Amino acid sequence: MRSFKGIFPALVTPFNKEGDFDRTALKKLITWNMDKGVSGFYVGGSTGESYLLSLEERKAILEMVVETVNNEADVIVNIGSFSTRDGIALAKHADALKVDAISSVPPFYFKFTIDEYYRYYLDIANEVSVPMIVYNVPAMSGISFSDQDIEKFLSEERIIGMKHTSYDLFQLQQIIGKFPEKSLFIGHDEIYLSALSIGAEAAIGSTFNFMAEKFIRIQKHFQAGELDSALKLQSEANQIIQVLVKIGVFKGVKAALEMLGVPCGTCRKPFQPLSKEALADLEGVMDLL
Ligand code: MN9
Repeated sequence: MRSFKGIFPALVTPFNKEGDFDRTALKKLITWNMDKGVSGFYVGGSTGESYLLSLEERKAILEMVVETVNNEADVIVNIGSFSTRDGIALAKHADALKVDAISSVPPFYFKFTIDEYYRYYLDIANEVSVPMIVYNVPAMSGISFSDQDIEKFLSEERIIGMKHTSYDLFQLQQIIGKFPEKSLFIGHDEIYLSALSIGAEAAIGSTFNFMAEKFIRIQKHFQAGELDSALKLQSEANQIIQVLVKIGVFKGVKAALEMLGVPCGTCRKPFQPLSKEALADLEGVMDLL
């Protein structure tokens, strides 16, 4: 079974001045990160502002990513949609592009039963050959899966892993213990080192768009048993993340990229541009990179 390991930036969606998806900027962002040694990319997640994009834009972005990555890194795409029907359409598109896995947030806004979420994942996974990774993100989706729910999903052969964007490491540890062969990604960058200590081997995160190198170094120190060095780097990263959380993570990640010479524009409305004060706060911690 395919098992993913390493650091996966949850790609931002670059926009130009007109507010359209910026192909040139996306290409640069991808190659810049590949040069740093990332294992792959997570496309169209929350960080990619997916739910502010049309289905056509989501498809066009994925096409660009697949072309640029050119099989030199893994590509996982969130096809999560409000309906199974749209999910299947995006999944088939992704399957035809030969991505390494599809992923999905549970459909949100309406409250479905656990059986309906379960069917949602299987209905999509059974329409394609590419495997499915559940995207567990209670803070954004409003849906908290129990250990039993997650076990039910992961017991399915077509579901090969989960992106766990939750601070509940106890839950993640139980899941890793029960499904050692599956790909379990930690989705909160600020607890990356903690997740490594309970057996996680892969991470998907928004801050990896500009901090991938630091996290790759954390992983190397951890593997070499150099825990003090790993903790020092995680603490530095967390001082930056603390500011990002305060000013708005996605806006902040784009601002950081601009400061580093990889401009990706600002976030799509209703997001508003960062204030001068917020930018100054971010600038104040960027030397911890
Ligand atoms: O992709 C991101 N999670 C969300 C993962 O966007 C919900 C994380 O990278 C967080 O932005 C980050 C800050 O809490 O850990």
